[in-house]
Amino acid sequence: MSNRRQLSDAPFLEAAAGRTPSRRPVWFMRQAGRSLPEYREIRKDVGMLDSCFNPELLAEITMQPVRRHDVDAAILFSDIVVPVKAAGVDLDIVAGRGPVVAEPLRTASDIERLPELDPDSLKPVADGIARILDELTDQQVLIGFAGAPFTLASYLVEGGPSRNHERTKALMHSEPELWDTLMRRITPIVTGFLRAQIDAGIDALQLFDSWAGFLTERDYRRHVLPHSKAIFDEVADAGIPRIHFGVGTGELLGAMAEAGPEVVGVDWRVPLDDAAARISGALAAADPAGDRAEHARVLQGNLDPAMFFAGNAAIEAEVRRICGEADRAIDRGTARGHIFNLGHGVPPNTDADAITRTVKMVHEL
Ligand code: 1CP
Repeated sequence: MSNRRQLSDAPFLEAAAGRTPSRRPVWFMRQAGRSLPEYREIRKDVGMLDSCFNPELLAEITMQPVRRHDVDAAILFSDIVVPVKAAGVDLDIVAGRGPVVAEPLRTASDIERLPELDPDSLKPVADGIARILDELTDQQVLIGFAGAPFTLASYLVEGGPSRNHERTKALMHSEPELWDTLMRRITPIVTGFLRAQIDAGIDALQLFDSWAGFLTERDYRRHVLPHSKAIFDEVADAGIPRIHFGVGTGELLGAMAEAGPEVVGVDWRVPLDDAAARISGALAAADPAGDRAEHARVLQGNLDPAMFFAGNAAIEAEVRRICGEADRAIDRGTARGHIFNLGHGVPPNTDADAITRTVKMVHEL
């Protein structure tokens, strides 16, 4: 059963479908969070994970940036470790640090013990989504999300945030079959989280493989891509736009596009017209008999989050450059559309007014 809304001309959905939107859609990764005084206030006595399992609170926090900035999409307030927690893994999100796992998965028996996800444990998330959909207008979409298996595996294997992902890479290379088992056990947790959100009525979804950029393309293709592709295949029947994003993935853009998303998120390091050429080139090489138009994807990105600290004139110059590069790719037929975003998340100490002004610049361009 799906509660999906029928939205006819929301700018985000128009752009994601390769049609011309009434205005260029814009939203920001981590738009909910510490950059907003109203978020700091509402979270001051509530733990991060507690707020992710409280329908009223998660809906309120999801809506805060939409009300304040006039962005074209809400992103569900949750975290990539929420379904892992719901499955029963002992973990917490520690303020100023991130997800910390009590007993990291290192051996075959650790991995064997990774529990399965009971969809009922995500009912608070579904209830929160219902509240959000009640408040959004028919021009505003709700994006659901999940962490991709590699990025989730990194937290589970390392036990917390990691600078270089050594233990994760060591497992991948020293015990490739065990690595494969781990990825196969994480995959249903990811698809279960996405399915719960799809059934609750999200309008689009994003799969975050935030740390995939630490891998060589060769390792990504061999040890990660098949699992991310299985997830995109599994949720294709929902018929909603699917976005794939990672940080520092310039060398992987083509391979990540081969996983199957309609929209590819690009970090700030690669100009969007270059990104489009890499993506369409890789898709054409994988499907030489196909039609050229079939190889173009929608681009999402890619303002450097640090630009929020650079002042209006500098931000505006960057917004113009980025939109120009996206439009050039669309004109050339290497991209089908553009959704404006950052190259990664909003920094917690960003001035909220700088975010609002940036949204206005994109809309008025
Ligand atoms: O107390 C707090 O406010 C904690 C900070 C915080 C927030 C606001 C964390 C801990 N998670 C979140 C919310 C969150 N996480 C969202 C909300 C929606 C929005 O974008 O507005 C999303 C999409 C995520 C997803 C997430 N969590 C990712 C993928 C996105 C990305 O940033 O690359 C990752 C890698 C995480 C792990 C995580 N959770 C929190 C932190 C600080 C981290 C990163 C830790 C690290 O550096 O490894």
